[in-house]
Amino acid sequence: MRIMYKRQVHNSTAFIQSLVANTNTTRLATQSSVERTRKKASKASLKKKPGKWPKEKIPDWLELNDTFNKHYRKPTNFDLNKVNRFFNNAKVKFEWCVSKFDDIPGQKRKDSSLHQESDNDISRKYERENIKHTTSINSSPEVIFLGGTNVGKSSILNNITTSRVSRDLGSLARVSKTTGFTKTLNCYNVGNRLKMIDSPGYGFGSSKGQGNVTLQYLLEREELVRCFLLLAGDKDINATDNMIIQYIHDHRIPFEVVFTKMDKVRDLDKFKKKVTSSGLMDLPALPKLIFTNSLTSSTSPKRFGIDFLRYTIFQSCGLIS
Ligand SMILES: Nc1nc2c(ncn2[C@@H]2O[C@H](COP(=O)(O)OP(=O)(O)OP(=O)(O)O)[C@@H](O)[C@H]2O)c(=O)[nH]1
Ligand SMILES: [Mg+2]
Repeated sequence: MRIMYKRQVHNSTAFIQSLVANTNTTRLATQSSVERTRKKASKASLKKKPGKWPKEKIPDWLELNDTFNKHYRKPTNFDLNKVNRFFNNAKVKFEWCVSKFDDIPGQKRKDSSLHQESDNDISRKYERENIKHTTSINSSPEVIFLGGTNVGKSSILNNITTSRVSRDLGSLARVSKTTGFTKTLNCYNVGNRLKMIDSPGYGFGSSKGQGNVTLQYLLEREELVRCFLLLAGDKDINATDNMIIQYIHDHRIPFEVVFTKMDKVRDLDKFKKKVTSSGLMDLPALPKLIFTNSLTSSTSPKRFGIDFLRYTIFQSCGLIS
């Protein structure tokens, strides 16, 4: 499946012409035009930067997690402490990285034994279907992070596995400003209890092959218990996001929604309206909405929402009620 943002392609001839025109202008610039440019630049620098939260009014993002998840039981402090203790102390190790679904260790063997099964062995097939998305018997349950390129999937993995007391994120998964940086499915084993899968993003900077391996993983991986779909808090939910939501919904793949980069949200009311009108809360699957920021700054001094996300992961793996 090829998923691409609809981007406006500029007219290259006009673009080159405008470059040439600009070059000429620069060459022929008179003293007065230089003055004008300088004045413009100094005016622009005087313009106020788009509003940052005043220190005394930093929003409590945690309140958002409560507001938008009213139909779910709020985790107790005891639950949150238990889950935090696990993630703060668990040994995390990189387990595999694949660009083809069949290359996942053990997957090919599983598939070939599946083909050998006689057609009338319906009960085993039924049993396997029931196991899928609920629990795993021999291997640890897996959760996957999905989302557009650059939305913060690799960062959220580092966020989850970094101790709450540490200010800087660990560097388990590689993070980059470059769009489409993660190119394979990457699996991390957390304390031998569960596995977290980082995935290549969809949209700009992605490729058909990357999309295919992710979709095949979603449809066929028996160990998968929950998808976490990431949406950037500071951006609009776009057509590709909606397509993916529709896809995982139609294929009955259990999922939750994680808003990332909440530190970049400047207008909380506008943000709340965006979420309310997105239709996410009206989906029959009732995904949880989790609001997070993986980077901290003076106006977003904590990694908000990570407790709730960790708790939801733990819960989806059947490790807490
Ligand atoms: N301000 C802010 N920046 C973030 C946050 N999370 C991630 N970023 C930045 O966003 C950029 C992309 O982050 P990644 O974690 O690599 O995103 P990704 O979804 O894995 O990207 P691809 O692998 O390219 O699909 C990096 O520059 C991160 O530092 C966040 O919560 N707040
Ligand atoms: Mg990545």
